[in-house]
Amino acid sequence: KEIAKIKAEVPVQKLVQSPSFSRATFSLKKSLLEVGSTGIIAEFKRQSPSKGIINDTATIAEVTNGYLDANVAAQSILTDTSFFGGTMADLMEARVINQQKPILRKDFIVDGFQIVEAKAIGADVILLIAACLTSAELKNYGNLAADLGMEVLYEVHTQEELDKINDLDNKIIGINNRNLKTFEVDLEHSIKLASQIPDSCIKISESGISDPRIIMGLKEYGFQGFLIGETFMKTEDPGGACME
Ligand code: IGP
Repeated sequence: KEIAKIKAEVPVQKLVQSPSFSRATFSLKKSLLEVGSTGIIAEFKRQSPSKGIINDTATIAEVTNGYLDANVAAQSILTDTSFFGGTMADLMEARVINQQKPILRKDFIVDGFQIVEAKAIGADVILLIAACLTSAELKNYGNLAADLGMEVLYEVHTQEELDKINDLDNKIIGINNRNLKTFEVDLEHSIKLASQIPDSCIKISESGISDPRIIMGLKEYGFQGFLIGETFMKTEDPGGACME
């Protein structure tokens, strides 16, 4: 319903005319594979259904600048308002400051319209959550993103969800350690599923990463990317926390 409302407000024809729509995008794959990459995808997250308010004073500008100073591989911005208190304006604001690293639009994508919208507001990468989509949708939305010059982070939590992604080669796969239904976090999910993902893929571990030692451990299992929100955002200086 909410999406239908957005649709009426900003028609696709308008979105494709926005200047950012035709810009060149930054590649997450490239950024993660760069020699010396920190592998960190740092998230801006005000609140979550599991934790409530995490940080309601930090601004997009200070956090974006802090993350860039900490040399993150990419930024993730939640644009979902109902559960996470994010907005599309947040991403647009970050894009003005961040002209060097990829930005992931973190949202529940259930319509192709949101992918066009992601490009128009300045995103380089979209999230497709396997739990929310059919195999055909994952494929079609993946193709649409590629046609628009964006990359896709496919998010899975179980083997069944991984099986929904056809032609697994060369994709960016995120294993969410958090169960979206129970909110339970277990890093074993990353470790268990890692061996089921072909080497041609980029592997990202998402959620519950609270310590640099966890990153070291996950690297041993072939992970190249680490999506981290709360650990940084719960501090007074998310950029500074990221630097550590
Ligand atoms: C970040 P954490 O535990 O570091 O704050 O997690 C990120 O993985 C999490 O926000 C997330 C998410 C999602 C949020 C992963 N997948 C899907 C919303 C929708």
